[in-house]
Amino acid sequence: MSEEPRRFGEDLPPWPQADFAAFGEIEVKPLSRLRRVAAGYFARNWVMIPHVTHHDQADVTALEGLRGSLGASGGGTKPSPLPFIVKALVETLRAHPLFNASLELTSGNIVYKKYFHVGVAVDTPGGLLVPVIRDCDRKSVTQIAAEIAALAEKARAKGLPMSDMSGGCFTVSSLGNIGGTGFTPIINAPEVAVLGVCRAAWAPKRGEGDSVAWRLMLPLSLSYDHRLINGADAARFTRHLAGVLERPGSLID
Ligand code: CAO
Repeated sequence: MSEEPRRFGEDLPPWPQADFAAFGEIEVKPLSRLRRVAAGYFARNWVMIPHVTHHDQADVTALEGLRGSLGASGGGTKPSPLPFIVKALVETLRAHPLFNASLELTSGNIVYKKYFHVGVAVDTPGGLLVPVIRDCDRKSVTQIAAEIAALAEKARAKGLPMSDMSGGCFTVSSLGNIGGTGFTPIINAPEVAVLGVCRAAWAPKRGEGDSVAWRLMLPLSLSYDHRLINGADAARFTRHLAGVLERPGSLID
């Protein structure tokens, strides 16, 4: 019986078993249960979904002003940009329904969702959790902000039941409280795209008569499933989102 010829690059070497202690002092700790479980999901999604990440920036100078005035009228507590981004995502998902869909691998169908449940990645001591904020189209920025805060606190204190993490249509992963200019978030299957957000930074822009205008720019990184979504779709989606964030009046009701 003749063996299938091996193709270049397919015969992967085994995972390296290094003797770390031979090179210096080490400390060994067990992986948390959450990290162990999450690792399997990350690896599955990364190898099964052909990811492409599209980067853009939104001018959030006006949004910053709005946040400031809401903070002043709300007793000094300024809402973070995240609930505004979630609200802007709803408008954008409504206009680009392919991003609010899932691929059914067995039937080959696309399932379009008519609801807007947005997952929010939360960094906890045990690992990453993604609670889902349901019906974001029917909630105000203030309600969404309160839900994110409550779910993040619950996730960090005692984890979350599956019921708080299921049914999401689209995920947003914000590192804006820390920093960065862009990253490649991993899609949370069976969703087809995920938005990564980094820290907004002031940048000089060419203004009228070659003057310099300082604008607050928010980095957006959209990873999408290239089986369903093309680069042009992703560029239009991200531009639409940036446009909504640049005119934030519609986000407040
Ligand atoms: N640009 C500038 N500042 C930002 C910002 C942004 N994009 N996003 C948040 N901030 C600032 C807020 O203005 C606020 O600052 P002040 O206290 O001075 O007003 C502060 O950061 C708020 O940070 P926060 O973490 O309390 O609130 P949040 O709404 O931004 O985020 C949560 C909440 C739960 C998403 C976040 O705490 C978190 O866990 N993020 C990590 C997610 C993660 O790990 N993703 C990676 C997944 S891939 O491995």
